[in-house]
Amino acid sequence: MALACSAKKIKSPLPEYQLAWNDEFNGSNLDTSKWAYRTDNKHRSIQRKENVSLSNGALVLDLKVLKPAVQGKNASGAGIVSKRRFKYGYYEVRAKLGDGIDDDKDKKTDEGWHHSFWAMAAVIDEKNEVNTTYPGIRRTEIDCFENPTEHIHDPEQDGLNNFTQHVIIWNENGKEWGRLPKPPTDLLKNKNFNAGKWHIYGFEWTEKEIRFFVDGKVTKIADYPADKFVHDELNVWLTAIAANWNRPDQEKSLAQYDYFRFYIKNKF
Ligand SMILES: [Ca+2]
Ligand SMILES: [Ca+2]
Ligand SMILES: [Ca+2]
Repeated sequence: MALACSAKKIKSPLPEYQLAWNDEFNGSNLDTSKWAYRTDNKHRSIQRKENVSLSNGALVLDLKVLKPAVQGKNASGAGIVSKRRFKYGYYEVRAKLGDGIDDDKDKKTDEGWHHSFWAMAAVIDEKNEVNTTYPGIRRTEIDCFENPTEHIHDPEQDGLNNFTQHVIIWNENGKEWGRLPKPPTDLLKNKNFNAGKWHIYGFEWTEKEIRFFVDGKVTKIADYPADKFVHDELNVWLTAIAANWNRPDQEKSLAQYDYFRFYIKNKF
């Protein structure tokens, strides 16, 4: 009952919406009735359950250097995936990326990681783990932010404060149909912004479009109508991995999430 009462106090940031599902990450352990663990081996890292914890009212994803390498990877990332699937509504997190410490003293901070708050259909196994980002069922992938700490192939995307916001449309054959808005217009270059501080990131998904938000302001719009594209139900992912476009010499880092909240439109 306490949860229901506290949930009622959370007012929707968008008019005509109300809170439908949330996790404030205020406990001492991840609520595994709500979340599964991401445990894949992808790009430059393996993702591990033990890198996920709750501390000081936030979800913590620890990002570690592995010496010696494990399963061929010298870094371990982390992620959680909602057991519930969602569709139209407003999705929001409050997040702080990186530990702000230049652990390897090379004058770059928290290099080597790719942070993301995103939504895509997932397959959860009997161990409560998600071990692939390539499930055959995926059609819609909404990336509220894809945030590289650095990008070795594209100087435009380089840096924690530059990130992309888009929907990726997947065909039944597993191939990408395309992205909306189209690259490079999906790139958000955030002057005077510091993703290493707490910020609010969200997206509103309707039958017509997806509107992306940072700190309450609309930053990108994807024209994504249901009469043209398949809209499937989506699990929510909060993840960080060492991606192929990150530098291979990762340093210790982390990501923190104060909450995840999902709001639906009021019914009149
Ligand atoms: Ca460094
Ligand atoms: Ca660091
Ligand atoms: Ca919290």
